[in-house]
Amino acid sequence: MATSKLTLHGFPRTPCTKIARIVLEELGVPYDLVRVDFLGYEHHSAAYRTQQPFGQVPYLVESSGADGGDDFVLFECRAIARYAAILYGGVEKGLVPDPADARAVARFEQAASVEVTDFMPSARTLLLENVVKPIRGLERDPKKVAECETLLQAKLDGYEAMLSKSKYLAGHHLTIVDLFHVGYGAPLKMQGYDYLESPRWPNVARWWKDISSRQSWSNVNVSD
Ligand SMILES: N[C@@H](CCC(=O)N[C@@H](CS)C(=O)NCC(=O)O)C(=O)O
Repeated sequence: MATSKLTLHGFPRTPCTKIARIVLEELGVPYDLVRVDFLGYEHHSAAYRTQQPFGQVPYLVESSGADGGDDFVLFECRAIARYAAILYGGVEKGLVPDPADARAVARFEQAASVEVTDFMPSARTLLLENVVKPIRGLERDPKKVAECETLLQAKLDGYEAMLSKSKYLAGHHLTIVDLFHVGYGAPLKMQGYDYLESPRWPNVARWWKDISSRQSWSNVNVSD
């Protein structure tokens, strides 16, 4: 397995591509990045959808044979991250739990669920409303923005409670779930929200400073 070649097809500036990449970088696993023509809507083409049926970035190809016959294709950025972590030393580094440790797995899954259900939806909607819609010449929905601002702040109360008990979301060790947050967390600041650095949630601010100052994040935090 270690001799197989990983190719990530994505668009570097999108949060989901960044989520997959930050974990690959944290693992130190070599991979090629194929830049999808996102602005030209390549991801909506029929050919692209044969690999990613929802027409979204990113997807991963793991090639182990010269003829491509054994290629393993995987989409969903968090699934890509988990797969790479399991294959490339993530258990040894503590980035994913040891499958034999049921409680560690449970804590990890709890944190993973929190990210995808409590954090990402409002952070993603804010990004779409405040940044993506204006770029596309569409009108923002101020009511939706206000609702998401209120919701996200309420969710950060929950994060503060979790992070006042443990250094990271799944316990006292960094996991890939902490890293997942930079995808939609980092764009909040450029929208003018200081939520992740605010003294209102001191443990969130401490945690955010930790994860957002990692080299793996610097490596993928591009705006092109
Ligand atoms: N659930 C997918 C979502 C991927 C996703 O939403 N990608 C966005 C960029 S971050 C995208 O391709 N959007 C284009 C579109 O939906 O048309 C994942 O986690 O990989």
